[in-house]
Amino acid sequence: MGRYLITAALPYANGPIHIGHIAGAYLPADIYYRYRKMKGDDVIFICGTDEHGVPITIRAMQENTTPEKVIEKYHKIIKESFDKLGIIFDNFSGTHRDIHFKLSQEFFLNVLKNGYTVVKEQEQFYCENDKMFLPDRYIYGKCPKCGYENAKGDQCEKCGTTLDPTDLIDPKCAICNSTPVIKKTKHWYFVLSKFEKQLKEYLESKKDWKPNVRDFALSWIKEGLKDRPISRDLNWGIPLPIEEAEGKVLYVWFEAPIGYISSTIEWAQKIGQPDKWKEYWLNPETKLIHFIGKDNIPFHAIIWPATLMAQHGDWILPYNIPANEFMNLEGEKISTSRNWAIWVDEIVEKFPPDAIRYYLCLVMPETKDSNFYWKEFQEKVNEELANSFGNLVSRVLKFLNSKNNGVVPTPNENSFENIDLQVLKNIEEIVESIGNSLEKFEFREAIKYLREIAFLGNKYIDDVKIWKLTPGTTEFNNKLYVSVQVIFSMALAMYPFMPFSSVKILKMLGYDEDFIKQVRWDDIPKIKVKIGSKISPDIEPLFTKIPDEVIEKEIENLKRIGQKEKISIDSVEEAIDIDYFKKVDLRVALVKEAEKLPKSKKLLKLIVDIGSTTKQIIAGIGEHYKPEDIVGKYIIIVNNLKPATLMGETSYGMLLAAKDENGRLILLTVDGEITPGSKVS
Ligand code: B3M
Ligand code: ZN
Repeated sequence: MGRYLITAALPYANGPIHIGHIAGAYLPADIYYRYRKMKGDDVIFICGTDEHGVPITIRAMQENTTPEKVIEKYHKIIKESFDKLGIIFDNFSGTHRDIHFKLSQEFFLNVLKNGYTVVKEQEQFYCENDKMFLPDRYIYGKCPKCGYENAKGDQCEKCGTTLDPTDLIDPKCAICNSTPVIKKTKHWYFVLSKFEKQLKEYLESKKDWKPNVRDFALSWIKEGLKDRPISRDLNWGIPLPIEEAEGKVLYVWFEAPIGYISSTIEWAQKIGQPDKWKEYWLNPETKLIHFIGKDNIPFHAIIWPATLMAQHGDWILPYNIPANEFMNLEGEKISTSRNWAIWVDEIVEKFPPDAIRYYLCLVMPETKDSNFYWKEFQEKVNEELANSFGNLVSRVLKFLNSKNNGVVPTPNENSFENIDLQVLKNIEEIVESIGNSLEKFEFREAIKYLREIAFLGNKYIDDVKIWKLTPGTTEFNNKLYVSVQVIFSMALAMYPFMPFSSVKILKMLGYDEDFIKQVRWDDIPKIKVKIGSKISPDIEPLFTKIPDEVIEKEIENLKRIGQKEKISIDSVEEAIDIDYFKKVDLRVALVKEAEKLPKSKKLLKLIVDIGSTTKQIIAGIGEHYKPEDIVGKYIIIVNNLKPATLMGETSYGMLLAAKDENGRLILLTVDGEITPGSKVS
């Protein structure tokens, strides 16, 4: 048993959250948390809203209200969105609370006392009318590059150029439109460079981190760590607790991560064990895992660990930071200002939470940016959730009701046939594979394994032709029992991914709501469904299909409200750059052996020669090629794919084929004799 502290990035309480946020951080965190709990680990899941900084004050200005009102409103909306998606934290706090103020000020004082700050004077725009220093985003003017009149102090939204406020032609205060003056101000800087060596060692030891996270952080260090201002002239935030800094607040990115700790303290107080947070934050055995999106990497992998180091205390450092890339929408970058987004508080009112979770997990931007396509969402819900998962459950339960009075039959295990034992064994293996993938934060792969259970279950029922068997016979009892056992195991394994549907199946099988809470992941294949119990006579469909009109309406809506600016990507798939393409290792392979996989129409097992060695490849071409026709062919394979298990066999590569207009697959081969293993470029 391990101890885990799981966090997900604190969302700014300046607007609702969109599906990109969910796929990036909150869904993987929730799946991982549910899985760890099932593994029997001591684990808590901590979050809250980020309630300071310019994003909040700007929103208050736009909505003509106060920052307090803004954070109150959006904290509630965001929390509700999470609840409806089944993303349930042990504590969901906010950074505008007393505990957080106190702790953040303490952190600042330690950084100061331990000698990691310098004070620097600088010049900044000041509005004499509003009597305040203006953050970059509070200044607008003419863009020196393209002439756009409404460019912001940090960036021109028209041409994309990053700017300094002083670059603007005719700068204006965004609050009152008067011309600001330049005035001297001083700021406290965090001397990050003092941690360069320690950070480098720390990051280098993290060999199992995702390469994007680790390499990115290390490249920052390589460029040399610069001093970072941690104070701001703003009247919204946590005051610096020193006299000389009157009117200044802590930079939001300095204090926000401390929110992970203050939220844990709040949790400990709420459960009546006020010191319990220490068991997590001060215990070197705790694995602290931050789920975030890629834009937050430097803050979590460099600045935050340095902040913790600077305390000279016993704080643990992040154990892993499985950051995701971005999710685009219909081929274009999600943009909240252009309203090119799918808002969670809206989508949960229209589609079931598990359908959203399922699709977002399938297309999670794990190693590269990905896309949400409405059409693909519909396709996955209809073809996989309704047709495969849902169909399996309703077939079995309806059959149980109509042919066996709703009673789970007692099997005679001694007379189980191979096909019965095989399906149970396959499920055991798949559950193990799901676990292995989740341990590595490979959520897309994990949910694909889960999908295989539904596939196998349906196939089993088709193969044994359960509807043809005579009720009362041992064979009938055995096959029906195995079918029920399959959906039971599937329901248990579904829990981290689709908790609502998992519980729904279990309830139909006669279990109570809390049953799943006692289930241990490793026991899933061993737990037997209750024999002799009667299932619910009301079988509800697990998922219903989404009609075309509904999806078309969503697409139309999106196009109407999202003021689309055409960006370069217009194909359905994302464009990739040449470096990305070069990462795919394509090779010529000579097929040495080929055979059909028993019980599969589609799959062929191939042994191919790639020069240095031979490899097993499981290929879905069984309906198009006979094994004997493919032996001796030089084909093209992707050589550097992660091994994947298909129907119990491991595949170490993938072959390339083209599909003709009738859906027939034609293999890619080479035009002439060539040594197996030759690189394709
Ligand atoms: N609020 C940025 C964001 O929402 C920021 C994350 C804070 S995590 C400590 O993307
Ligand atoms: Zn002003």
